[in-house]
Amino acid sequence: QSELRKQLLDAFTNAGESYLSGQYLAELIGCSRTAVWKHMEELRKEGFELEAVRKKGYRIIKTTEKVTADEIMLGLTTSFIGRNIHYEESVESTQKIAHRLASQGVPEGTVVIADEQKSGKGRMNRNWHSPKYTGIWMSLILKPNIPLTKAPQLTLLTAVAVVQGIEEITGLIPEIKWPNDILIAGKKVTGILTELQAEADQIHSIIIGIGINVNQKQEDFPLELQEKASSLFIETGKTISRAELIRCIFMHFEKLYTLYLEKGFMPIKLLWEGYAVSIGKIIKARTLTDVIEGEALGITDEGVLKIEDQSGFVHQVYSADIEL
Ligand code: BT5
Repeated sequence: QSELRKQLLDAFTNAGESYLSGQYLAELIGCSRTAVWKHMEELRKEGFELEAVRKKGYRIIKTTEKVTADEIMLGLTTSFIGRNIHYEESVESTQKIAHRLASQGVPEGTVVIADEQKSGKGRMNRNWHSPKYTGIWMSLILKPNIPLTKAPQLTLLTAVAVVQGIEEITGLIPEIKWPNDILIAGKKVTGILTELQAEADQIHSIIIGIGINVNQKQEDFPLELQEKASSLFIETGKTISRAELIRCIFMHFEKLYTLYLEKGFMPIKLLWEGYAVSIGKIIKARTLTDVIEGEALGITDEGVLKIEDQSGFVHQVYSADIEL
């Protein structure tokens, strides 16, 4: 996506319902009116519906159903999250591409988005079902200057941003199941996968994969997921604009992340606890080596889960699958 195209979409974002003349746009972004016209034609070909009125100029009246970079950029007001978007219609996994881009040194806040994943990844090599055009499958690249041990905090921060985005767009109030599941009515609508590129204790990049079930119908899920997965469409009965939800999540994420870098995890922790479903309950945590059963006391200031077993011993759990 060219800088010129971004500036053009920003101009339409700021204009709202107003028309922008070719002359105005050409001056604003420093190109010829012909170049403006060419970009408008490309947007039309991409599926945007434009209105061109003599003496008034252009207006974008309808957007596409895809989650292309242009589609997301129109209406985006963040300053760095999602300002650089790498879109592909179909990929194996957005995580894979994000890893490659991260090692090439793309700017912080770069996002890889696809309309379909052929082999979406969950944690521990599990599979993430990512059918075409129905969900949000994206990977966000961050470069925070924090020690390795604090990386899990960003999973929790991401969960809060996604919950706030879903809440704002749909009115639903999701719950967070530590560490990485977002549930509505007890069913999973979002999974988060945090991966690192690090050397010794130095984080090079954090790649946060976010998978959100948006417009799937019940029968779109494979049999083994029917009982435990849901989508925003199933829960609201309405088709949700994926691009709008993505923009909303970017905005919440940027606010939370900026707060986090300034003030640390404490304010994020408080928000997270407000949405957490497992705290105070008896749970079973399966780690790679162990099964721990007891009361979930809460999370530490680092984002680690505390579970008190029957003998009164408090376990600190860094990563696990939780059964409620
Ligand atoms: C997760 O793993 O929940 C992390 C999922 C992250 C997916 C995103 S999409 C963009 C980015 N690119 C990728 O390749 N991945 C990330 P985990 O906690 O391990 O949960 C995986 C389990 O959830 C599976 O074993 C299934 O039981 C279930 N599952 C698979 N697909 C699902 C779906 N679409 N909705 C709900 N549950 C699903």
